[in-house]
Formats: sequence, C-alpha cells, structure tokens
Amino acid sequence: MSSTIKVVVTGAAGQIAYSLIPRLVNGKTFGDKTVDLCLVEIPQVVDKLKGLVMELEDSYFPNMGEVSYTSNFEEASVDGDWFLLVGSIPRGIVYNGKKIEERSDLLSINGGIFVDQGKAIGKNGNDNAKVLVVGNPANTNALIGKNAANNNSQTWMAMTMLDSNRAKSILSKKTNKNISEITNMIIWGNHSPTMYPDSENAFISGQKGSDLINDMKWIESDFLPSVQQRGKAVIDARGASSATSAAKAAIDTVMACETPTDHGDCFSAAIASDGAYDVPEGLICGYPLMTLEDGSIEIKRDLSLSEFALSKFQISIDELVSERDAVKHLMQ
Ligand code: NAX
Repeated sequence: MSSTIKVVVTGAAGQIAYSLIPRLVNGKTFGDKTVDLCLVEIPQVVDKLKGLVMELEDSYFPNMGEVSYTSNFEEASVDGDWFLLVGSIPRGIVYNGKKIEERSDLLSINGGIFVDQGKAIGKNGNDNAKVLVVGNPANTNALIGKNAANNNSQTWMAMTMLDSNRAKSILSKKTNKNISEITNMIIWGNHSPTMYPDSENAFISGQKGSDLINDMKWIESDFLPSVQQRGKAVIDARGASSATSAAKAAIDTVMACETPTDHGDCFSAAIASDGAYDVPEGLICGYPLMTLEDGSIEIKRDLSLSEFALSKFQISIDELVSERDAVKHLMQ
C-alpha cells in the first residue's frame, strides 16, 4: 500500500533545487509513495516559487501530493519526514554590507541559519526524520543543526555523494570499466578540498582498488586533486557551481537511505561520529554508510585504512575540528 511522505526543501529557488525538486516527485526516488513538498526560500525571493509550483503542476507527476511554499521554516518543518537543506548564503555575496569571502564568515552566517532550522526540525519534524545538508560548509552546518535539534531519533547527514560520484567517474575512466561496476566508493572527512576519496577500499568489477590500481603517483598527484578540486573546475568552466550533478547526488543519497544497502557495498555521506575510526565524537564526518533492513543508517566499521590513507584522512579531521571550534558560540 502506498503512503505519503513530506519532504521539505530549502533554497528552493536556487539552481540545485530546480534540478532536484522534480526528481523528488517522479515516482522513482520514493517509489510509489505520494510526496508532499514544502518549498522554503528567504522572504526576498519566496514569491518566485509560485512559478516553480506552476511548472510542477504542468509536468504531470502522478506521485506528487500537496505542494506549498513559504519563507517560514518553523511552519514548514511541521511533520517533515525528509529535510533537504540546500539553501545557504554563498561565498562572494554582500551580506549586511560586507563581502563574504572568508570561510570563517561563511561558517558564522550560515551557522546562524542552521541553529534556527535545527531547532525547528528537532521540535516539529517527525521522530525518524532524515536531514541532508547540502548547503556549504555542509558538514559544519549539519553539526550546528543537529546540535540545535537535540533530537537523537532524527538522522543528520551532510552530502558527500557528489564527491563519491565524481571519484567513481574518474576511476571508471582510469580502469576502462563501467561506472556501475564501482562500489564501496568512500569519501572520508569533510566536504571540502581536504576530503579523502578512498580508491584503495573501492571495488572495481569485484577487484579491490588497492590491487587493481598500482600507481601511487597517479593517486596522489592526479586522482586525489581531481576529486578534491572538481567543484572549482566546474565553476571555472561554466561560471556557476555544480547544479544538476549536485541534485543527482542528493537524490542518490535519499535513495541510498530509503533502500537497504546491497551486501558488501556502502554509500558515502557525512554523519555524526560515535568515535568510529578514531574521529572525535560528534563531528559530522564523511564515512562509509549502510542502510539496514529496518531503515536505520549505520557506519560500516570493518575497513582498514593504509598509512597513506590515514595521513590524508587526519588532515580532513583536523579541519573539521577547527571548523567546530570556529562555531562553538553557536553550539551552546
Ligand atoms: P543558489 O545560490 O543558486 O541557491 C541557494 C538558494 O538558497 C538561494 O535561492 C537563496 O535565496 C536560498 N537561501 C539562502 N538562505 C536560505 C535560508 N535561510 N532558507 C531558505 N533558503 C535560503 O545555490 P545552489 O547552486 O543551489 O547551491 C546551494 C548550496 O549547495 C551552496 O551552499 C553550495 O555551495 C552548495 N553545494 C554543495 C555541494 C555538496 O556536494 N555538498 C555541491 C554543490 C554546491 O556547491
């Protein structure tokens, strides 16, 4: 029997959302469930969503339920099952008279947004709600939001699936294998240029990456920087940040959470550390994840990391710690 699910999307008038929202109601992402959408934007642009709603209506999606839009997140959050937090203030814009260029300013401004959104989700969202933070700095925004939500039955994640998909694409070209043959593609750490995409634990056509790719020079000077800097390369080439691939990655993450993970595989997202792999507890860190039969999400714990991998992972953990320290005032 089909049921209804409520999905709340922030940043709904942005470029990622334009590609993301139709896929939420296409009958694939949530199977045969009816999807109620609640689209959220800042007051200055919320009226634009009227046009998007008209387009959704004109697209004929049999699985689309009620669609609403608002600039009131508190109201939007009531009974939400999924929260896709895409909205955030990008680097480079003028905010309260100041050009936002420093990561610390970005952390502070967006952090403030995530305090309020987190509180509302913790109070009004459903108890088994899942939250995927896409807006950057995604891991630390999720950390702030989760802390403010203070509701341990909800699951907070930050998106690293786009990095994982990028890594799969590069490995597929390198090994001449179809991208569908690459599994266990893990992004450890932060969604930032310090992330560690793990080619050694990936499986390519059933063979372990560490056995198949015997080329440390390529991994260190080609593969890692290509994945880590791919976001910038897209911005340089198209004059705007990744949108359709980011939307696809958000959908991939939702689907990975909605379906039990195939035996032996895992998917990439950042989730609160419980100390696994010696990451300080509480940090929202990129991990290998599995969705179990009961719908819960677990960290895959049986992987070993080479000395090389550990040294790279540590750089990203250190960055997450320093980001957490920079937003301590938002985590009282
Ligand atoms: P856009 O600037 O096109 O859209 C962002 C939208 O968010 C804007 O319409 C803005 O009005 C809205 N917004 C801002 N604050 C809000 C709030 N408090 N409540 C609701 N809406 C709010 O950006 P877009 O290209 O869609 O990217 C969105 C975010 O995704 C950015 O932070 C971007 O850096 C991040 N990305 C994250 C990725 C990841 O893998 N985690 C990859 C792609 C992307 O770079």
